[in-house]
Amino acid sequence: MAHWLEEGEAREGFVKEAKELLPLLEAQLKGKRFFAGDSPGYLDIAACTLGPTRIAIEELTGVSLINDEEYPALSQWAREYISNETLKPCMPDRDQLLAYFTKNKESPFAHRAEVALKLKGVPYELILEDLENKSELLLSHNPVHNMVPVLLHGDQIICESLVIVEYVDEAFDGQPILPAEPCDRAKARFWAQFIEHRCLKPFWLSLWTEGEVQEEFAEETKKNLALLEAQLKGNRFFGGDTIGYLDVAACMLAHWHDALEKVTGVCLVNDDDFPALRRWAKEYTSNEAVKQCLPSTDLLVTYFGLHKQKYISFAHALVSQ
Ligand SMILES: N[C@@H](CCC(=O)N[C@@H](CS)C(=O)NCC(=O)O)C(=O)O
Repeated sequence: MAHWLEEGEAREGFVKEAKELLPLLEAQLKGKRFFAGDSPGYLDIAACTLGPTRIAIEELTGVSLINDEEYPALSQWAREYISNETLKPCMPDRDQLLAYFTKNKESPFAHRAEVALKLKGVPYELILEDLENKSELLLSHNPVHNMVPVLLHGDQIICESLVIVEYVDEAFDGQPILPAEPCDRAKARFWAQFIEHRCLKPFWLSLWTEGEVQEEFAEETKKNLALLEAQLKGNRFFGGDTIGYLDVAACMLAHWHDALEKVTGVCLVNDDDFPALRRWAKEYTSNEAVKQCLPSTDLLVTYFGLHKQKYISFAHALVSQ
């Protein structure tokens, strides 16, 4: 089942291993409803991950491990397990499981904070938050916005992703994230604000609105992205050859963009109009530190697909304010 944590060759390896072992388990059912016979017992409880959890993971990863053709007995067993009246009250439903497996990794803002720590080589613990049911820990540490990310560093509590990135850069040794010279730092901050308010905001709203309103947001995004494209000036990253503050600030355009296009059908950063930004997106997503913090595109597509209606309602509420 570790396949859901990995992609590519590593995932294929885990799937192969699972498929070699599952026939042994399939054979144990011997035409019975449960491993123990007519009602669930020890082995059914031991194998519970192959029931509802496995189904949620299959939905997230798009990899089918147990299907009717290959494992008819295990498939039927999973259906029996899920619909068993005694077990049902102890089982999380599909939506709860999907939310559990995707929580916070979908957030480009949380990603900014995590990447900053990774780039500096600072060890950290990532506490995942259920945003549908916020914890006391989050509410008490970010009472102003009630949002992730929040950085807890000793007694210090730092909120707002870009503020966290700057704090991490100043508080820890290691590879610099912001430029060294005051005037370059000021310019980087200026462009980070531009990305935040003039690019990402209209980009986000263009995804979840319709008609003329959508077209206006799309046009505003493209106009501002052209200015951002020019900032790359033929470099690999916004700051030159090394990844830095503006790259982290713009991460949504590098990785989230493609998943959001799949969910909404809106594509604003295309190869023809923004070749430099597209090249930069590849550089950003292939950086070793970044790769370790990126959610998979499958996960993002599932998350945003599931929450589409919520984002449409938020966008409408914001536009009609
Ligand atoms: N400006 C904030 C935005 C953070 C943000 O939007 N976080 C979202 C997750 S992507 C959140 O916590 N949402 C919970 C809510 O809106 O109630 C930052 O940069 O940190």
